[in-house]
Amino acid sequence: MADALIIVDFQNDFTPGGALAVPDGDAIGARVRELIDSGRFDLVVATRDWHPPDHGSFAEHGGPWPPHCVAGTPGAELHDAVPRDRVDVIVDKGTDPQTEGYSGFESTGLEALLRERGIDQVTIVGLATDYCVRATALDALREGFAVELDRAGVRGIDAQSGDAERALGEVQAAGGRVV
Ligand code: VGL
Ligand code: ZN
Repeated sequence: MADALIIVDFQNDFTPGGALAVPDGDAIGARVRELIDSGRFDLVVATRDWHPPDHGSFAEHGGPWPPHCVAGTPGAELHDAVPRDRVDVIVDKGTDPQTEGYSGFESTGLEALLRERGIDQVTIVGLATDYCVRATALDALREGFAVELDRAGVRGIDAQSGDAERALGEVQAAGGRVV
């Protein structure tokens, strides 16, 4: 078994002070670092939400979100708590203006990358539990990877109270391990 750590969208705009801040989003930093330092992972991937300025998920284009993670802006940069020199591959997602692009597997080549590296198990952390973490975990399961979702390493938006907890339940019901 080869294991990958997938850090989903741990970016400035999703942390306090950012354009679409996830409550307590920066609090995952210590756990992310601990996992990287654990030596358990053969590959460390960081995804970035990486939208064009006219992305369809932005309110002025009819979407549900304020503008966030516009490609090339400081808000789209990985949070400072992510040790860049320990990240093997950065995967940009959400680049198509017409689709939400919540999942790290959507039009990114991530599946092929993991297969090339012989990965069969992924541990997923990041932001936000109820959107991009959820979608990435469910796609990983669909693609046949064993999935572990690390509670201490995720935070949710909870637009509706309980969304994040429900997302964890969905991942579990689909065969993922929530630890
Ligand atoms: C996300 C809302 C909009 C996420 C991305 O990374 O969970 N959420 N775009
Ligand atoms: Zn987005």
